Amino acid sequence: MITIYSEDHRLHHGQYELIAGGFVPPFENPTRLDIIISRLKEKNFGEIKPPNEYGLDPILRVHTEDFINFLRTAYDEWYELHGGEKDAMPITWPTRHLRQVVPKGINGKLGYYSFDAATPITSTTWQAITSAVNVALTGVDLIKEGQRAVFSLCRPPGHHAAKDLYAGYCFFNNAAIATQAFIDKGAERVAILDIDYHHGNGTQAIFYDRSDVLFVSLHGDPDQEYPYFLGYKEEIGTGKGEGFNKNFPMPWGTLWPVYKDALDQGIDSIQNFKPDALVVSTGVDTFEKDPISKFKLKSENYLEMGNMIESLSLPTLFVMEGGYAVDEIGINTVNLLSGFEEA
Ligand code: SP5
Ligand code: ZN
Repeated sequence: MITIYSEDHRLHHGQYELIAGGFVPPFENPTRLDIIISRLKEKNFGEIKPPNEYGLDPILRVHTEDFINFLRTAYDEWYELHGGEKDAMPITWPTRHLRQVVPKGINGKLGYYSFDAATPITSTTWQAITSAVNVALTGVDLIKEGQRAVFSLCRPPGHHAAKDLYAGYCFFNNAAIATQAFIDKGAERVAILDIDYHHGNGTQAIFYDRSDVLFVSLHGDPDQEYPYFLGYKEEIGTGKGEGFNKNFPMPWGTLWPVYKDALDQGIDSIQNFKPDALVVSTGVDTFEKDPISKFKLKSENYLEMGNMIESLSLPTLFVMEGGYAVDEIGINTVNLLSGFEEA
């Protein structure tokens, strides 16, 4: 399997995230990809290629122009106000009983366009997030050219980002942009299987009223787990999209047998949908030793997971999302891809 990868991911490396009441160095950091790349090489997994350039047009198919402009200029506006000591971070959000206005100043805009304080914007975040989109889109093109499967090793991740909202370490929704690109290049239907530990709230929101994209997500129950405010079972889509959104929330402590049963059901619904392509939002934060997550999957389970995904016999784009147990992130990610390839 070909991997698409750019060193530009290093340009996003925040100083802090807010978690459990304190600011700590971000769990989402460049080391994650270093470990995945070294495992891919160790296993001789396949060619590692740089991305092509696609510009902003494919991003505009998913995100709003005002949001894109905000991300492009946010750090500079922040720097002008606060200086360069700290990364740009929101401190206030437009929740209930407040207006949904877009304030002119940067502090207000950071709150308007985000929903957490775990997603710092640095002076070079923009280059990293546009490069991650190029990594995803290059995967789409290789599949259009006939590859059965491609691994788009994106960083930063994307599935928490909606059309005009960032958070959860995500800015542009790489998987959603790739999905839309498949459709713009002729696919009638595309399925997204989101196996990151956290609900893909951004991806769900982007395609919630559409019947040409089926979104299936397996994740920690939002009653207990981030992002808390989306990802419940009863969210099935709206309007034309009704029936094309499927959530499988599972409790803390979930082990492989229960996870596998949900994955079987998700795979069945993808099969019935008869998509032209599959995008896998690939998180390995379901691993038992993940430092911020509470499922209990083991390294060997990812082999079987890859095998099960392969059984759909679909052109498949793996787009990297989360996974923070860096010591094993390479083993688990490459297990998933090997399970697919060796099926
Ligand atoms: C792409 C992705 O995986 N984003 C995840 C963002 C999760 N951020 C909030 C996690 C809150 C976890 N709860 C605290 C546990 C600390 N021991
Ligand atoms: Zn996650």
